[in-house]
Amino acid sequence: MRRLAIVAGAVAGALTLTLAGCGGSDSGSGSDAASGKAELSVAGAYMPQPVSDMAAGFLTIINKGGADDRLTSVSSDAAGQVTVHETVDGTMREVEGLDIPAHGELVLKSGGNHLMFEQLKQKPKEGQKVSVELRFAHSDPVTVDIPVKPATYSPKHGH
Ligand SMILES: [Cu+2]
Repeated sequence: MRRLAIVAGAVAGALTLTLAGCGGSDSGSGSDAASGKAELSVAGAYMPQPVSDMAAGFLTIINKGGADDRLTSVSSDAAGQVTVHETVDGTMREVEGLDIPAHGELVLKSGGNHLMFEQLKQKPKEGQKVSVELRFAHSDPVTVDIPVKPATYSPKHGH
């Protein structure tokens, strides 16, 4: 299991680059087979301090590699269950997983895709960190320490 540093702030500039040249292929046949596999990193993770025994988590998974990957499951010692949710027309629902396109990114943000922590063992407080393990269809699992922010915290997104 690799432990990746969270590089908040460095993301905004990188996104423009990673999105350029993305041909939008959804054939699944690997239009960019030359560079082989996904190269994942995580940026901008945070959890608004929860007000109940449920919490949401947000982060961006950047894929610099030439192959698609997929976030398939998440777990944390801090919660009985962590699920992946999407938001459609203001209503959230659990999904089996979320795609991380080659040379692209998967964005989990307020009002959109998010991690859902249920059955919190202790209510995380601002300034603490919640460790989660992200698991993928192809890449090795990645552990992220998600910093807990004020309940009203909203990041400045570069896009
Ligand atoms: Cu949710």
